[in-house]
Amino acid sequence: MIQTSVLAALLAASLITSPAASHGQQVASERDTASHLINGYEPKWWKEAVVYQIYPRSFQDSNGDGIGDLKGITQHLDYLQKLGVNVIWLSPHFASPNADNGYDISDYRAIMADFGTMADFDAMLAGIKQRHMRLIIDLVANHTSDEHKWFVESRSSKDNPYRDFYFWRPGKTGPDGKLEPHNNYRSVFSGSAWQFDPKTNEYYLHYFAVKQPDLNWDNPKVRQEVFSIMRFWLDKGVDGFRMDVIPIISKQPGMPDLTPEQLKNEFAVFAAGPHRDEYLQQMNREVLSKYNDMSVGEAAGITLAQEPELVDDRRHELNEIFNFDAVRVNRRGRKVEPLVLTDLKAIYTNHEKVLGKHDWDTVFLSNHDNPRIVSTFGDDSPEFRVASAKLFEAMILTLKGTPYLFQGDELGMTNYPFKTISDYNDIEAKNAWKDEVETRHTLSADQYLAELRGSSRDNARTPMQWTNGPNAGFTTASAKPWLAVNPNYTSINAAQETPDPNSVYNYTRQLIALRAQTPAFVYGGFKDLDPNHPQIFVYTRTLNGDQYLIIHNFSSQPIDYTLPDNMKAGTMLLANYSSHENSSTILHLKGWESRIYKQ
Ligand code: TEU
Ligand code: CA
Repeated sequence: MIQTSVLAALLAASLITSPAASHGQQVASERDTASHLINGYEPKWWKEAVVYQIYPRSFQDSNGDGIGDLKGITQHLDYLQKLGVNVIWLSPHFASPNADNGYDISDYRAIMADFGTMADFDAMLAGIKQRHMRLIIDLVANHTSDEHKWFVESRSSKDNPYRDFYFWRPGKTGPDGKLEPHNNYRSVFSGSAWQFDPKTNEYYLHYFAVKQPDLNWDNPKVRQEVFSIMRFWLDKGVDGFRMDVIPIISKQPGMPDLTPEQLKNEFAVFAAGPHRDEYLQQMNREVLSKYNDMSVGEAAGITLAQEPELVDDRRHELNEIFNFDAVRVNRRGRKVEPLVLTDLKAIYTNHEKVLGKHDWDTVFLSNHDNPRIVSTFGDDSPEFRVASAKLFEAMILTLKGTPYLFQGDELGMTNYPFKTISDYNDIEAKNAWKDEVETRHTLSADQYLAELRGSSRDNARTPMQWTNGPNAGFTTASAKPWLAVNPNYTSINAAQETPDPNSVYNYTRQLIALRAQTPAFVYGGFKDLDPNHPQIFVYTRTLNGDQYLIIHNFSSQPIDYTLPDNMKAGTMLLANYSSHENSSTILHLKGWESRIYKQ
C-alpha cells in the first residue's frame, strides 16, 4: 500500500516535469480559458450594462422651440449618472424631414437641425464619456428618407447610377386593365408597400411610410455605404448601434405575392430573406469586430427559436436582439388586453430554455413604439401606480439579459389621456385612421380611438416630466411642446422624485446599484418556482451557490403566498413596501408588492 502510494506520488511528480508536462500545461491553459467564463458565459461589458433609451425629441428642449435637442440631453447627464445607467441608446439624431420622427434619414453624417449641431453632439458624447457611460446610436439602414440624396438620384432616371440603391418595379396590369404594384405587400403604415413614381413610371418599395424607401442591400455598394457610415460614428467614439428592423434587409427573391396566411404576419417573411446572415456577418467582419462595441438588433419577424441565428457568438453577427414576445404579450393588433401572467412567465422560461451560453438576451417592456409600462401591464390608478411601476423596474432589472429602460419609466410615467385623432402625432396612427376609419370604414371612429388610446406609440413620446412648472420643465413656459405634456406632470415629475427616498426613481436607482454589485443578476441561472400561479411571479437567480429569490404580486389584491417545498425566503434586500418578513415560508404580500431576497 505504502509502495503504491509512493509510486503514485512519484508518478504525479513526474507528470509535472516529464515531457507530458506540455500536455498538462495545455490542459491548464484550456482550463484557464474556461475559468474566465462566468456560469459558462463570456463576460462582456454589454452583458453587464443597464441601457437607458432617450427619444431626443421628447427629452429636454434647451432653446424654447418646443422640441427636445442634444444640448437638452447634455443638461441631464448628471441625472442619468446618478440613476446608475451606464449605456445610453439615442433614438435617431440624424438629418431628417421627420415623416417618422427621425426614422427617415436624409443625411447619416449630419445632425437633425431641430436637435442642434455636430458640435452639440461632440459635447454630449464627451459628457457621457466623462461620466463613464457609453453611447449607442440608432442605425436605421433598412430604408432612408425619400429626401436622401441617394433616393433623389435614384428616382431621377432608370439609368442613374443610384437606381439600384432601391427597389424599382414596373408594376403589372390588373384585371380591370389598371396598373397595379408588383405584389401584394402591405406597408406597416397602411396601404400598399409600393409607391408609383410618375417620373419614371415605376413603383418603389417602402415597407414603412411612402417617404421611407427600402434600400437594396443586395447591391454591394449599398452595403459599403452603410459600413462607411458606421465607421464614421464609431471613429467619433460611439460605442455601438441599435439597429432598426435589421432582419428585414434581405428581400425575398423575385418578391412574389404573399399568401393569405403569410399576410397575417408579413414580417416573418420579410425577416427570412436568403442573405440576411451573410450581410450581417459581412458587417461584423468588416466593421463591428474592429471595435469594442455593442450591437442590438430590433428583431421584427424573428421568433425566439430563431434568435440564436442572429446572436450566437460563434456566428459573428449581432450581440443581442429585441424579441417582441414579452412587450406584445397582451396585444392583439392595436388592442391591449388584460395581462395573463402565466403567458408572460412562460416567455421568460422559454428564453432560458432556448438560449444557450453562446447567446445573450435583452429584457424590456417599453420603448418609443409601445405604450407606457405602468398603464399597459401594471395599475396606473393613484393607489397602485408607484407600487406597480416599481415592480416592473424590479422585474426588468433582475431577469436574465441586458435590461433596457425607456425614458420616464424610472418616474412611473403613464399613458396620455388622448381624446381625438388630432391629439396624435404618429404617422402610423394617422395613416391607419385615414385608411380604416375614413376610407374603408372597417371600424368606427369611436372603436378606433378606444383601441388606439391604449396602444399608441405617442403614449411613450409625450415630453419628459422634469418639474411641476409650466410644460413640466421640458421647454420654456411660452413654448408649445411638439406633443402635449401629460397633465399629470404636476404630481409625476423628476424634481419631486429625485429627493424622495420612496419614489420610483430612487427605487430604480437602488435596483441598478444592487444589480451592479450582484453578478448573479447578470450571469446567474433563472428558475421560475411556480409557473402556473396566476398572480405570483417568483423566481431565483443563482450563481456559484449565491442565490436570490425575487417575488412579485401581479395584482391589486393582497395575497398570503406559501413558497414551494417549504422554502424560506431569506434576507430581504429590497422591497416596494416597508415590510420586514425575513426567513419565512408564508409571505403576506400587499397589492403589487415586489421583494428581493438573498437566500
Ligand atoms: O420599428 C419597426 C417595428 O418593427 C415596429 O415596432 C413598428 O414600428 C411598430 O410595430 C409600429 O407600431 C422601427 C422603429 O422602432 C419605429 O419607430 C419606426 O417607425 C420603424 O422602425 C420604421 O423605421
Ligand atoms: Ca429645441
